[in-house]
Amino acid sequence: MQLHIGNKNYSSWSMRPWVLLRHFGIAFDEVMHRFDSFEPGSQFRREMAALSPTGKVPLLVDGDLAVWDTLAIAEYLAETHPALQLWPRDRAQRARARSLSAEMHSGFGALRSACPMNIEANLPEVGAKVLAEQPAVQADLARLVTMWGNALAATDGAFLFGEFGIVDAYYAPVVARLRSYGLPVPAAVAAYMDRVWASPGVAAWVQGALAEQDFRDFEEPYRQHR
Ligand SMILES: N[C@@H](CCC(=O)N[C@@H](CS)C(=O)NCC(=O)O)C(=O)O
Repeated sequence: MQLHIGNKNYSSWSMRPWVLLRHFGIAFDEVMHRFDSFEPGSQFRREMAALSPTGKVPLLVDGDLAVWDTLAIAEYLAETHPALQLWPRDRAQRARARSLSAEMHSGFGALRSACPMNIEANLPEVGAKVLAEQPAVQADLARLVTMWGNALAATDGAFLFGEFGIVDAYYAPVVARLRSYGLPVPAAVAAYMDRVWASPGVAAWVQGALAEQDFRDFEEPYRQHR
């Protein structure tokens, strides 16, 4: 299998399936497509247009099958690796984990647009300003704190549904955002974020992101340079 991804420092969607594959020890080759302006005809656009109908990353290629869109990739990996617990085994828990993942897939627009993922950046002053000025970001953060708090209170495990799974991979880039922008969370949520950050797939991605050292000004609303 090949997973096509964007820059590790910036590509939050790419991070999710990469982290899953790595965490669960599923063999794959990584193909990186460097982010650019995404203008029509840009190198990224040309490379991805040849591979995927949406022209976006992540894209998983397994033989002659191309699977695009993060949630579809996660489901494909869960189906092709039934012995691994990518989703919770219990049906009700699985439905809840899917609900949380889908909520991320289609939600949190305010947080995503005000606080784009930038793993190497440390921008707490931006985070404080955004939080003070944008009630929609406050609402996204409040929802995350409630969601994670409730899930953690209901499990004996270290992650949202016990063991690390798709739902935690789904929220790993959100953890990255909260860290970079220094957004305030209660202690139990901060401890969950630390466990996500230390988990092997996430730690490996972060290491790769920090090693990249590839400042892309198209992805940098707040910094002029590294
Ligand atoms: N819903 C898609 C979103 C993918 C996405 O937006 N990927 C971004 C990079 S993180 C991308 O490829 N952008 C290029 C573009 O918009 O042309 C998914 O879940 O995979």
